Amino acid sequence: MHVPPIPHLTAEDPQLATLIEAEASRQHDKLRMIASENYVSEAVLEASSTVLTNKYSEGYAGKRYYEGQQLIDPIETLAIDRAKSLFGVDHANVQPYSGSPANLAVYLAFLQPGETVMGMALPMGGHLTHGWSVSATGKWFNSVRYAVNRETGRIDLDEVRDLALAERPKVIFCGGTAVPRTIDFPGFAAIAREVGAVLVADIAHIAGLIAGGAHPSPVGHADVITTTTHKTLRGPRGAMIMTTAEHATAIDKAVFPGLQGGPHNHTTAAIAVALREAATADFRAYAHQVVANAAALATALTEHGFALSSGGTDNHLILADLTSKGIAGKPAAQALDRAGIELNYNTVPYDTRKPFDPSGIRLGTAALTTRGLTEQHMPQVAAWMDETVTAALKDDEATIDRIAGEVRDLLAAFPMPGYRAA
Ligand code: DSN
Repeated sequence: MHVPPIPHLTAEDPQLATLIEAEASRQHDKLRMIASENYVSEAVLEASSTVLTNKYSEGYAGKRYYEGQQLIDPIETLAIDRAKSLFGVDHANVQPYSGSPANLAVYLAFLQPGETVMGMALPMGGHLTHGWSVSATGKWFNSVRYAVNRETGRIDLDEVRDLALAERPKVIFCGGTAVPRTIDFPGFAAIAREVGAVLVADIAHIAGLIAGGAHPSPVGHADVITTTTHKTLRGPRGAMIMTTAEHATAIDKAVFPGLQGGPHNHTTAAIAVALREAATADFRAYAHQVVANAAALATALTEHGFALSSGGTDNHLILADLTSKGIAGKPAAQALDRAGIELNYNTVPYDTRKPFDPSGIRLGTAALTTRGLTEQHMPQVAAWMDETVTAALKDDEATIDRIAGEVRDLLAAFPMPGYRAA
């Protein structure tokens, strides 16, 4: 059953309650490996579903446009102070609704329409909002994109520098959604300084690793840091923007009134809870275990003949090109889901297939590490994945069903925050 329990919902809206209970059970039974997902704590779940959702509070603490902020102000200030302390930044804005609005606020703060932004191309591992063509950021701004090196699968900073010198962007984004390697923040900062650009580190995927000391921090290198709060950071769905003191006012004005209305106060409270959790020794151990698990899984997948983009991983994320396995990413991801292994199909750098039917899969270890799995389980996970893609090629649904049962049996020994067997 869902934890915290949902008895009122069950009584008032059984149709919806049944769906939510089923989703809790599904999350319990699946090996959740979507690299951007996790399990939040029950404390975070509780904070997310409080009466704070009833309150409007446009503005910032001490300067709101509605009355009744006696308790909202200290809640938002608590979240801000915890973000500043955890990441060691001058300023934090905890109001962005999610990662894309956070990145849009950066454009509003630093660019006029038509001016130049530079980011990693989406098919290379960047994010839509780093200037990709179908995004408003690619339509309304002159966006130029860097790639990864075709041979190494890694960012080549000499190529980034050449592009920056040629295009003179006002804003440079580093970070992305399918980047399995350590981001060289000092290297990007040197390029940004040379061309007079604002450097934005989008750490959405790796925020928890940074907080836990398992990835270098962009603080002291990037002018602005954007992040979602729900990936490795293990908080509610939301976002933050952290800045040096110099850029604090521009970012705050861009978030409100520039882009958003009232902040979601229940989310702000849940972010505060997650940030407190992320400052603990347990969370540091978690962050390091996420990376150790990904490394062990990468090794095991390679032994099973999976071709990993860049040859492996430094963080929580693995990108695999399935061409050598004779299957495309989408049918593989669908078969893996039926086998109880949840991940997403994904383009790989220089993919010859289309984004909706690409060559690769993307996976991560943030959620399974929250469940308590360690390096010793990763060879089994890789073996299941290999067996599943082989079975998918032969339409061998019996094997896929058998693996789904084995996954469920393994996970039964690892409690899930938010769920207890009835
Ligand atoms: N949707 C997120 C991810 O999966 O990485 C990025 O926005």
